[in-house]
Amino acid sequence: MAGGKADNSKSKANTKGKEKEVKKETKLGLSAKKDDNFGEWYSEVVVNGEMIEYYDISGCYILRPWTMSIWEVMQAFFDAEIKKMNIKNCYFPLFVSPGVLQREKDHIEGFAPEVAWVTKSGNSDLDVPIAIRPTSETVMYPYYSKWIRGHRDLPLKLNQWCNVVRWEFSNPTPFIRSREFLWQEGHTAFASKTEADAEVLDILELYRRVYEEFLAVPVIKGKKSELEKFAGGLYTTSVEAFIPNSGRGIQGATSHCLGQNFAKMFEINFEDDKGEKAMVWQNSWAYSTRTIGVMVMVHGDDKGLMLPPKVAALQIIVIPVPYKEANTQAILDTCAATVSTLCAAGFRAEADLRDNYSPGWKYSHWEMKGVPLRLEIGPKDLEKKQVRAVRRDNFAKTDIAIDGLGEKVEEMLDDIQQSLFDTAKLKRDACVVVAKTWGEFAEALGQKKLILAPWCDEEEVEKDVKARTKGDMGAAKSLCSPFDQPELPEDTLCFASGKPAKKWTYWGRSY
Ligand code: 87F
Repeated sequence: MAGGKADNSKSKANTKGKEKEVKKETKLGLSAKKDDNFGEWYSEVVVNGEMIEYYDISGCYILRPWTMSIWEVMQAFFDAEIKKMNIKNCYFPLFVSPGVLQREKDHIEGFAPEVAWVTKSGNSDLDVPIAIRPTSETVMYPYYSKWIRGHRDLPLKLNQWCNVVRWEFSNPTPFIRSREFLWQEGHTAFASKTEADAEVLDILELYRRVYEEFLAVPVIKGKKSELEKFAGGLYTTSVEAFIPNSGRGIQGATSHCLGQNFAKMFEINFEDDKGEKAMVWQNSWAYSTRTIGVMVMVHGDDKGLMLPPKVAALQIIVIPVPYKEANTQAILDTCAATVSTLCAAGFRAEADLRDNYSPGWKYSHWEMKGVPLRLEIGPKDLEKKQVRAVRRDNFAKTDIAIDGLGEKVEEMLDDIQQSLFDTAKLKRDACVVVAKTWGEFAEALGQKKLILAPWCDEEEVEKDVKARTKGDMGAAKSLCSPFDQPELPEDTLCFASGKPAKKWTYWGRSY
């Protein structure tokens, strides 16, 4: 498949005639359409957009530079923000001893099948097998117990950027469900619940900003149900996104208040300011490379990726458009000069000066990779001291004077960023259906909607909803109860049980 690599089918250099060339150029496209076969479209777009390469171990993917630079932008933002909160980075080992892993018995039980183990070194069996971290509670908390003695040791606020391994068995999907992924995991301990509660929300707000301000993906902030929360914790908050094409919700990131459950298990005690023995209050929170998959699913189209300018490795691609007897060198020089000007002004810009590809091929290639803005420079532009700008999101073309290019480009990139978010939000909102009865709920679910329903908030009722909606598409579950609650009239009944409703909750199928 055409991944943009130079090969013996390259178009311009060989003079086999125009028709052949066009045919080769169209090969750059995607064979599946986003609206017809979403799953296939997604697999193609992450590979042809050069974000992912498939690997010979199922559920593992190579993250190519085009992916890593997006991750690094989000990382730089989040890392700077948590440092403002006085959270420090650290690094704990990848390996977990079985003894320590078992200490978390109750909640690890459900997760146990996903834990990967190292059992050998070379040809000999290890005396004791060693687990690979699926998350680091059990790795870190024994040391929290050691390091926290008195109230002056609190709060203890650590974060680590690392990989984790969860040996998933259901349908692996690049970024969305992979067996190894990158994340940050924050683990904090406080003297009081009040402080822990406040931090849960501060971190959740950062997650909202990662999605909305950087990835241009609208999310809903809310609280997870008892059934869907992290079993080891007290309560779980999350940001939830929605993928209109698959009609599935997706948990974007989570911020948990662990209460004192882990403090009990790991004996994380301290002497409080009155000299009395007390237990810490803990939080944990994480977002992963899943964020990138959500962004691809939300913004991509039939021409490929569509990267929001704030995270794109390349914001502007400059393409020379030479013409027969025109002065090609002058065009190339102007392209290079334009890139220098833009980079000096702080943009991420490059020129594609390769002479073995036609301009048309390059347009398709950079569209596939989702570069937000393309600048074309041909003989006419040179003459008029202008460039032609083409937006990736709506293909609108504008001629911009080279003089003052930086300001115009900045305006356009800001506008693209905003308009990606606005479009995604309109699409998401168009999928939201309010369902007050089981009939309305079932109908909306059949139409792959994001359902907002009044609920009695009872665990048994959620189990019942799951059981009643089981099928090959997967059962429906609660996604979150939004913090932003619409008014709930007093006599409102639960859509599923008919009992008095306690809150509005989002429901749907999910990843
Ligand atoms: C898989 C295997 C073993 C999720 C697992 O969300 C254990 C687990 O504990 C596991 N999958 N979890 C829950 C992770 C909870 C929590 N950890 C720190 C977070 C945020 C970061």
